[in-house]
Formats: sequence, C-alpha cells, structure tokens
Amino acid sequence: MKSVPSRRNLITSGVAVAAGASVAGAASQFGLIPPDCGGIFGPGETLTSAAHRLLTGDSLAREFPREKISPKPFAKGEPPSDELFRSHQASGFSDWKLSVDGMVARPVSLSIAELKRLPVRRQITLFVCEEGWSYIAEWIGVELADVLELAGADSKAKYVVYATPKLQRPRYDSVDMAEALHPQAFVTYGMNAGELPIGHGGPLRMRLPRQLGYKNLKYLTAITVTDELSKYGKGRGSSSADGKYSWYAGI
Ligand SMILES: Nc1nc2c(c(=O)[nH]1)N[C@H]1C(S)=C(S)[C@@H](COP(=O)(O)O)O[C@H]1N2
Ligand SMILES: [Mo]
Repeated sequence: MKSVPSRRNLITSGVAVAAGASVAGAASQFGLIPPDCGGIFGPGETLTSAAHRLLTGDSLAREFPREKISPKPFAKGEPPSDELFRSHQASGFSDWKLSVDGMVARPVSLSIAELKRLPVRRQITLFVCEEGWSYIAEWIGVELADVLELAGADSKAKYVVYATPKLQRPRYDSVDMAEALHPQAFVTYGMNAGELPIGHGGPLRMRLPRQLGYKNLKYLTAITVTDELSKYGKGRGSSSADGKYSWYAGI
C-alpha cells in the first residue's frame, strides 16, 4: 500500500507542473488543486495549497520529546449531548464502529478493540487551531494507511472522506490520497498514555498533524475512499469548507 502512489513521483511531477511544463489536468492529478478552488478563496487558495504541497511534499510534522507534552491541553467545545452518543458512552463505546467503504476491495466495520489489534503508533505532535492556540500531546492509535490497507483501498482514488456519526452537529472532511497515506496520518484512540478523552474526540479521532485543528475530526465513525466529493455536503469536501474555511489546511 505504502508503495503507491509514490510520493517521490508526485513531487517530481509537481515540480514539472510548477515549471510550467504541464496543464491543469496534471496539476489536479498530482493533488495541486483543492476541491474548493472554485469557491470564495478561488485561485489564491489554489496557489497557496499548490505551493505548500510542492514545498512540504511528504515532510514530517515535528515530533517532540515527552517532557514537552502540554500539562493542560485545551479541549474545545462541549462533547456531544446526543442520546446516541450518551448511550455509546454508557456502554464504554464497545459498540462504536468505524466503517471503511467506497473504493475499497473489502468494506469493513471495525470496533475499537479491532483497531487496537493493528500495529500501535504514537506521535508527540503540536495540535494547532486556526483560532491561534495550540498544545502538544501524545497521540496513540493506528496509521490511517494501515486502516486503508486492511480494507483494500484503491490507492489511485483521489480522496479519503471521513465523518462523524449523525450527531446534532455532524461533520465531514477529506484529504487527498497522498495526505491520507502520510505516515503521521493517524486514527487515534489514545492520548497521553490513556484513553482518548471525550473532550478531545474520544473514542476515535482523526489526527493529521500536518493539518489545522478543524481537519482533525473528533468522534470518527466513517471513512470513504472516493474520486468524487460532490455528493458530500455542499460538495467542497469538508463541512468547514462548506462554511467559511478552506478545504486545504496544511501547516
Ligand atoms: N466532531 C468535531 N470535531 C472537531 C470539532 C468539532 O466541533 N466537532 N472542532 C474542530 C476544531 S475547529 C478544533 S480546533 C479541534 C479542537 O480539538 P481539541 O478539543 O482537542 O483542542 O477539533 C476539531 N474537530
Ligand atoms: Mo479550530
């Protein structure tokens, strides 16, 4: 899985695009054009994300030593008050499932216990909200690439869409396949050596340290591999982008 698509190839071809050697089709194919490029951010947003992608490529987000972990990470917002969520909470999230479907060979629905049987990964990284605050925490979980591999995801698909259950305020978001296969893209169930607190998205959260806070969806239940974002929300690939934020939120 991790061999395709080759990120080296992506970057090399990207440079050719930047040098003017190619056309919009190629730029899109190599992940340089965000799905909300026609929206309010327009060409500016496309240039920002393309330039950023070319500069950062597959680089790693900085990882910190344990002593840098923030003693009091800020949990933003209230946990869901929905009946559905509360009943999951009451049963210790034993019935919480993560479905993986779309362009996959084997659609799966994984419990937290099943996810915990995949290789455990840890990262101590900075979490950054676009509102200007941040904290460092240890995130424990599995690589999104491993989850995608388990389901036999088509790595030539363009996007990985991920979503919360139908809570009061449901959310969805997406990244392109290169970002989804990045080794620091995690599905997390733990934080700072314990369970992932509900305030920080427990029982399951998407953790993308190269992306701003709002792409790091809490209460994750669904992953869909797709070429087509138009059928989700307003079609901009993200409930945040359907609002006032941009789809691309790389840092
Ligand atoms: N399901 C869900 N996920 C979410 C949000 C949300 O409101 N609902 N807020 C996002 C935003 S804007 C930020 S900054 C972070 C906050 O994460 P924290 O509570 O761990 O600080 O969660 C992100 N993920
Ligand atoms: Mo945020």
